[in-house]
Amino acid sequence: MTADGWKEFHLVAEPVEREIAPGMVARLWGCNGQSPGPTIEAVEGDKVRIFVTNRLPEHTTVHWHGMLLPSGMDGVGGLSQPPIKPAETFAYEYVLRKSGTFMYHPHADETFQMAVGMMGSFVVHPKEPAFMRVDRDFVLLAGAYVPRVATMTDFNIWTWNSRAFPGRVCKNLLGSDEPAPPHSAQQESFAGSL
Ligand SMILES: [Cu+2]
Repeated sequence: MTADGWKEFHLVAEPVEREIAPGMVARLWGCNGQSPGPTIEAVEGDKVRIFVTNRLPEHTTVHWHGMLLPSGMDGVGGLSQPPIKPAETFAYEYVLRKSGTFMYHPHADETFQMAVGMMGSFVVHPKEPAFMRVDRDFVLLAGAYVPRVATMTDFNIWTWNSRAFPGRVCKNLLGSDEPAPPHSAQQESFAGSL
């Protein structure tokens, strides 16, 4: 947190690889080396400043889906801001006015960028914990991928957090190639991967 009370976060938009299922490595776009991007967590009432650096080969933006914020921070390229060009950084600044589970994604070439995984979750915890008590909070982003874009297949790859459940656990967080552990342990790993 900065001296004047802003919570700062950094998102780096970039191409990533994600093993959707054992042996099925997808070339996706994401943030900070992963797709979906990291889950951002903060508290209702926080002032947040989120630096978005573009390391993609084309322009992008970040739209904060469902959040109440000034139009200039809404991340709609060509409407509420100029798109963030490759190698540029844009700072989004706003106050978190309501709690809930939200998502972020580009509004720039979104039919392509979202199709290749550019999205993440944003959890805003209520200021008053008694507002809605939870024991555990699991964040799951559902997705659908096709093996070859523009090729007709009779199936999609349906995913949670870009994993085809019950694929094995997240290798880069547990540092293991081991097969998926029993169900309850796998749920733990979901929480750990977020
Ligand atoms: Cu949206």
